[in-house]
Amino acid sequence: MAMITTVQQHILQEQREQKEASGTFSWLLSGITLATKMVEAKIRAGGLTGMYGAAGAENVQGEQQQKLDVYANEALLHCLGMRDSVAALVSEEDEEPVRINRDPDGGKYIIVFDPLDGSSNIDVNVNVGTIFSVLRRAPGELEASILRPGYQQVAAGYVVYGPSTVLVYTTGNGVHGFTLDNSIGAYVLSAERMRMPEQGTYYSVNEAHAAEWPGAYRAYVDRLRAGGLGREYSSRYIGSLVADFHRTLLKGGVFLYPPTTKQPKGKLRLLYEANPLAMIAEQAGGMATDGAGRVLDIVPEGIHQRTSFCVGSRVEMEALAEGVRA
Ligand code: P6P
Repeated sequence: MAMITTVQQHILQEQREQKEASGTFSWLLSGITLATKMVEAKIRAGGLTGMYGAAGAENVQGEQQQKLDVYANEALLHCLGMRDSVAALVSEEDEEPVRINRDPDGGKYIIVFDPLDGSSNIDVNVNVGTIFSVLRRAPGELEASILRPGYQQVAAGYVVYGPSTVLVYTTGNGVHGFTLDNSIGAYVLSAERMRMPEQGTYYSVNEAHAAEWPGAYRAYVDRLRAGGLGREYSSRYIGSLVADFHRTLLKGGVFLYPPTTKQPKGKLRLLYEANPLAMIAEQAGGMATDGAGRVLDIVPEGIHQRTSFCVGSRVEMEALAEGVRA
């Protein structure tokens, strides 16, 4: 009988190959996966647990916090908060980093996360996700260890909660997918060394904002519609970044959140949305830019900094670069 490979076993194998540190990292990952299983159980129960609806407070972004946002954030803080290997946790839901290791210079890793992305979709039963990024804590000021370009991430991943719950992660050695098997409560390897197709047939963008985009983006989408890349495209936009990204990773194509007049720096967050997904995209053979340059090269100035975000297959992304650079 073919034995299963759980995500913990997979990361241990990875660490043996990569001569990466001790099992510290796999221990961290188990904290993240435990929290996501807690979140998944609440999502699966839907409105039955009274977890739908707004929590009645605003987060640092001034957005209405959903009850499940708060729960997911608390689950991650709880599951990662007892691990001395964690220097600090950075969450979309918290203004400041949450220090974990009591020694100011202690803790080997910083974990940055969006505990529940797309939460406005929860009440209508649409996929939502958790996104995480792992940085190594360097000596000196904590903030300097957090505000580093995305190419310095040690690992990145997400969980997309949907018809099945899928965890996708990379430690810089390929992208691997796991499906949550609720009968044993474990994420089981379901896709090893995932590759993004060279070109797809979907483009994914909120066209309601088209009049606000820089002209080059309108011209680019018109070019896709006109078959300018040699294929007929269809539009898919779920409005949950993790779901739109996951489809793009599997099917190829391009996802765009361009700058708009209202948000000239873009809407999506660099540290805990764009960077982790950009690392995964590149590890799978795709590309990720802010329209002009590589997302992973951006040097952050603030932990909640926003960016425009374009990610997808090589063919579509090179065509975008031509258009936007022109
Ligand atoms: P818009 C969800 O609120 C989110 O943060 C991402 O998950 C999603 O990609 C984006 O915002 C959708 O934004 O402006 O198209 O509704």
